[in-house]
Amino acid sequence: MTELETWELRAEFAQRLSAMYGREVPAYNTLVEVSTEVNEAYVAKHGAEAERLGSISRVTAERHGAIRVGSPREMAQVARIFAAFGMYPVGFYDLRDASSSSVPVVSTAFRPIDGAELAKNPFRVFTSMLAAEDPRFFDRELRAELAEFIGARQLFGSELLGLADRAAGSGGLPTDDAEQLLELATAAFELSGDPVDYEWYKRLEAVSAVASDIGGVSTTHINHLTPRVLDIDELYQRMQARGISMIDEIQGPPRWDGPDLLLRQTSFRALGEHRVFRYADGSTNEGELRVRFGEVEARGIALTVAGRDLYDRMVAESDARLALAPAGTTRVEVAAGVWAEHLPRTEKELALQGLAFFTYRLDDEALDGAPLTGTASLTDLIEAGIAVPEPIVYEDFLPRSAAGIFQSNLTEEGSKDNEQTGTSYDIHRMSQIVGSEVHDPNDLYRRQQDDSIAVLARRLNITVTR
Ligand code: OOG
Ligand code: NI
Repeated sequence: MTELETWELRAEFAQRLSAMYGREVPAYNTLVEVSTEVNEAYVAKHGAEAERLGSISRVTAERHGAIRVGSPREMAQVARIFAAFGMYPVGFYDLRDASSSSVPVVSTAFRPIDGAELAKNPFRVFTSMLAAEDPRFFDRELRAELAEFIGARQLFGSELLGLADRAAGSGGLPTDDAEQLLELATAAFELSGDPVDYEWYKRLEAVSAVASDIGGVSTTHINHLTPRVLDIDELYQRMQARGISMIDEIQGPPRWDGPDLLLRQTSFRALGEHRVFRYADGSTNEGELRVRFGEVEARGIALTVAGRDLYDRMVAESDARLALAPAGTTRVEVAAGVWAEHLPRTEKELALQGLAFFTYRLDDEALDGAPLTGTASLTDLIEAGIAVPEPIVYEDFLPRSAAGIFQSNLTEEGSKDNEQTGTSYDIHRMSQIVGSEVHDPNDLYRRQQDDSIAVLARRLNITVTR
């Protein structure tokens, strides 16, 4: 009997969500179209270099999604669904504090965790859970009502969860079951036509538009699906030229003339979508909600802990300088200057300074017929051109950008009572909620790097020191 393997299920799942989201939000199709144009032009111009951070087939198919759930129970269920597609929780993001306006969520991202799986299809989903118990956002009464409302809904049916568990357990499913899994899983994220309780929705919206989007309706939905581009500045301009209004800035690192690092993102503003509301008197009427938008991303090299510390310091420094800069100066302009001052401009220097993650390829020719013996340091091997750094792509997200993406689509500040003590969440608590270990992204990158150094040492038949 033919089976679909995990990665085939994942690729098909991403594909079906994309088709569905394109029907729901046609501007997304425009974004994908423009992204494809930008990538083709980039490859034509840069040749093989363009594929340094992923093959063009991977990049063209690459998407991340964003979804939002309401409780630990829903988080654990969605984790079972993603496990069927070989997507596991990585990283913890607390957007409650990364945002100036009211964004009451904590998040993780589900994605493949090994290199071969990422290369086959890297679909990832940024998944946020409403911090429905956090008294800074919700008073006692609202907390009780939220718990009741969310506790009473069923986002994922038992047939879907059962199929997902089977797929996860056996690393795939026979064709018929696979079809059923894919249909049910895709449908679970479709925008519902069910009437929305107007009064309930508005009460939550007064706290945060994110809270009403999650807890104000009886189902969940894709919030956005994001294609990857090789030149995000070009994409931004082409979208503006097509008359699509983009948020003010590209989030994350500024444009500069060194290697792409981490993640740069931008989005177009949430569009009005048709919904039906039910009012207190029982009547229903047509209305509109603006919560879903289109986002695009460019991925760069993963930074080590030291590199990330430097990045965070540069962000802080850019903020400080911006505060003193003449009116009209943008964050991006300031940041470009800060980057130029602090960061080396080549992959080799980034590797030598231990700022970014790489795998190492052995260049036999650099050995020049004289095999090494004993011990050599990685630094010497890199300097000698024997160990050639190949970038490891950043597969995760940035909390500040994520907060920026959330906020750029909020029209109201919402409310937050900072006199109250917030509910505490961290990666360990998130692991308990999800029901399996939430991986630390740094461990995954470091393991990949260490493995490649071990292979290099074996092939050279020496000990490599760091
Ligand atoms: C998620 C926002 C974060 C990203 O790419 O950083 C995000 C959301 O709006 O649900 O998707
Ligand atoms: Ni996103």
